[in-house]
Amino acid sequence: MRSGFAVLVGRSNVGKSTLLNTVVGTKIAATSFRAQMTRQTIHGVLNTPEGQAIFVDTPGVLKEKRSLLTSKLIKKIHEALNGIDVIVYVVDPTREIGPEERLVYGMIRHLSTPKILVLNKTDLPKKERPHEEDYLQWSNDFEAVFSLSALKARHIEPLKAKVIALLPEGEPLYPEEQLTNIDKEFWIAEIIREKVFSVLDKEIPYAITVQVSSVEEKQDCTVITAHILTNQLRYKRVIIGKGGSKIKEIGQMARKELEQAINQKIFLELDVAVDTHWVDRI
Ligand SMILES: Nc1nc2c(ncn2[C@@H]2O[C@H](COP(=O)(O)OP(=O)(O)O)[C@@H](O)[C@H]2O)c(=O)[nH]1
Ligand SMILES: [Mg+2]
Repeated sequence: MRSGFAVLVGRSNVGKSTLLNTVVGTKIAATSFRAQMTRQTIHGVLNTPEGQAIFVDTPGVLKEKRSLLTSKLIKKIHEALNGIDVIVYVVDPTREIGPEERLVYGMIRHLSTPKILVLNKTDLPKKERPHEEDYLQWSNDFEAVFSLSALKARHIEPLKAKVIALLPEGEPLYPEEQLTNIDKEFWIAEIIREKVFSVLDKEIPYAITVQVSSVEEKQDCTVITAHILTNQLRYKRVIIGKGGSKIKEIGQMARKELEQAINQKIFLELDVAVDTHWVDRI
């Protein structure tokens, strides 16, 4: 048996969290445009007859380089690279290599840990992936290169096999039935946060978080109380929307996904509050 840690690294929106979910086979990490700012490092466990790989999701590196948030996120990535057996470096060939990509590449390029290059989003037509060749120029720095689609779950098996093959010999670290390190409250918060970004897209900045204050499991339903926290009053207004229309939409989307995931009726009490200090606490 082999076992160990594989960290997913790459700039934001390349598809790291989508890949984590696909590899593990269940939705653990939130994915969506700009939803990448996770407060906690998420583990997703892959069990195969040959061994166990624990995939570690990392937040994307943001463009606003000097903010407190960005430096905290970069620190988290560095921490995640400690004690890792394999680095899975995910790139998005629809986007050109820019300063953000060079920053992330520079963080891993000289590490002696085995590295795998993943060119994601191959489900898109070739003409929408014009930068593929540029990324492939880096191939020599990597043990293996895979082209795949995390979203459509295409060509995932070769990556899984290679990751396991690169792990050291060892016993499983997680019990077989446990697929992640995150608790239910955190997972619910991530789903709600993802829906905030999917409903509001560019109207709000990264600076929102979600707190789940209670999860009551009753016989035929689960009652969840959660709060969306933002650092400014004007964003609170945007999130609520005219006559509460946006918060209602966010709540409905989150409730549907949670109901599907846990296969039970859910009552979701959701509100929005201003909290200027949450960044300090992540
Ligand atoms: N077309 C396509 N889109 C993808 C693929 N993987 C991820 N995406 C999309 O890219 C966006 C960012 O994905 P996410 O996993 O959150 O990226 P992360 O920031 O690197 O964790 C989401 O809208 C995903 O649906 C893929 O294989 N193909
Ligand atoms: Mg992500």
